[in-house]
Amino acid sequence: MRLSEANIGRLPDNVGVPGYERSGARHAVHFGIGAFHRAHQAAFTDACNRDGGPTWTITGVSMRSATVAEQLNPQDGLYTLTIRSGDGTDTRVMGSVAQVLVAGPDRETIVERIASPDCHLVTFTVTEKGYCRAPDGSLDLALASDGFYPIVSDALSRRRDAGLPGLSLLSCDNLSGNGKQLGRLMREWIDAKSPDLRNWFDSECTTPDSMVDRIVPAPSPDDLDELEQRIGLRDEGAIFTEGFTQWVIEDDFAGPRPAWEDAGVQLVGDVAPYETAKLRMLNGAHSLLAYAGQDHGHTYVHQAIADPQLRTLVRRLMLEEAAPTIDAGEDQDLAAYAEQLVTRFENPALNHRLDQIAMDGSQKIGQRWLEVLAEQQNGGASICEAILTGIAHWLHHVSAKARPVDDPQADALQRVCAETSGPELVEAVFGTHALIQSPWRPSDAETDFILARLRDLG
Ligand code: CS2
Repeated sequence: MRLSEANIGRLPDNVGVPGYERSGARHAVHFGIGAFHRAHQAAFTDACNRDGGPTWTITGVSMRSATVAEQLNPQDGLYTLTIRSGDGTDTRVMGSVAQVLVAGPDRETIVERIASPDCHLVTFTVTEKGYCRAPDGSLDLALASDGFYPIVSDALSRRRDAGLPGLSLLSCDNLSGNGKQLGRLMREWIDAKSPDLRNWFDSECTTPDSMVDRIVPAPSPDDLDELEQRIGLRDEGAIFTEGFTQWVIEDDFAGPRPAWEDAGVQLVGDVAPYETAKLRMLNGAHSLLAYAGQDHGHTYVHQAIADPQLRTLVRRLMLEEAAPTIDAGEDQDLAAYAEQLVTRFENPALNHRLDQIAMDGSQKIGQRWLEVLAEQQNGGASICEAILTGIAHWLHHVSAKARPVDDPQADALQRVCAETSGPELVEAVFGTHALIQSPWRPSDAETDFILARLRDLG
């Protein structure tokens, strides 16, 4: 029997339920309703709804696959969120998601929903590649025409024509200056495709920056079976996560938003110090563990961080390479942050797979590693051995023919790895005509270091 509004009363008492009227006049449309959104923004919004403020509902949009729609729509949008920590598990039903639509077949409904007077926010977790950036950082218009850009811009044109106010477009992805990037890319789309919208967009819409943090592994079939045994209902949309959660948002909204601060969200003037620390320390360490960990024979993050050699490299990356490039705010203690991250990585209950993190490296390592390398190089520091070791493992990962490489640049990277070697390989990937977005141009010493590590990997 599936979890749904009709069956919610069958849940055991230790499973929390929404307990509020799940309809309301305040609405957000979210692009990219994967596991992360359901453990983060949707959970913060559910907590606000439970607090008794005006109820906010979310329409989730999947860009391509109907999987999440098939998981959640038969369940009336309900799903459980289970926190796994050393202390055990805690499961609660989330009520903030009203419906899931799919960008292709449901395009007109999505446009209508964003263009409705009840909609105040459009939010995004479309992953790094969902922003459709070319290697030089500009918008790739051909790719973007299959992304969220045309849908959002059509809906905004309708709002303008109807005399409705603009919207806050809130990026919740792991990009540096995610809101600024979204604003710049959205303007590139508008200038190319609907230039008459540009002035209205500039004066009526905002794109706040935000830093998002919660480790959310992709659920496994065993996770769902174990949950069903425990709660007595089948939840095809169940999510499992850690206790830690953080969301820091630039306070720059065009209209109403949930009172997220009541649920622990930090609304600040400048997100940059939090975001840089998170991307360079947490995500930077994650990517190192992902590529080096798999080469060391590990499957999960908690196994890789227990490997003494990798643990030393991770600490070095965080404290000696990334931390000196971060302009920390007064309330940030980067050494304590690094310790807290190691403890989070050690959580054995999460079973966070390294191959999940290894996906889309070409889109991730720019903000995680290459910005650090560029800044350290400009500052004249000695070479960053931990990050460069990570790069060797990444090149080894993308060049391997034995396993599939899940990356939009996989074909181009594999071709370069097959056709070039030595300094030409490093130059082709990161050099002047970089294959991936790279603010860093490797020095001879850095190139030699990477190539020596790569040779060790065979
Ligand atoms: C991870 C992130 O998969 C990845 O690339 O590094 O999803 C990470 O778990 C989150 O950013 C944590 O907030």
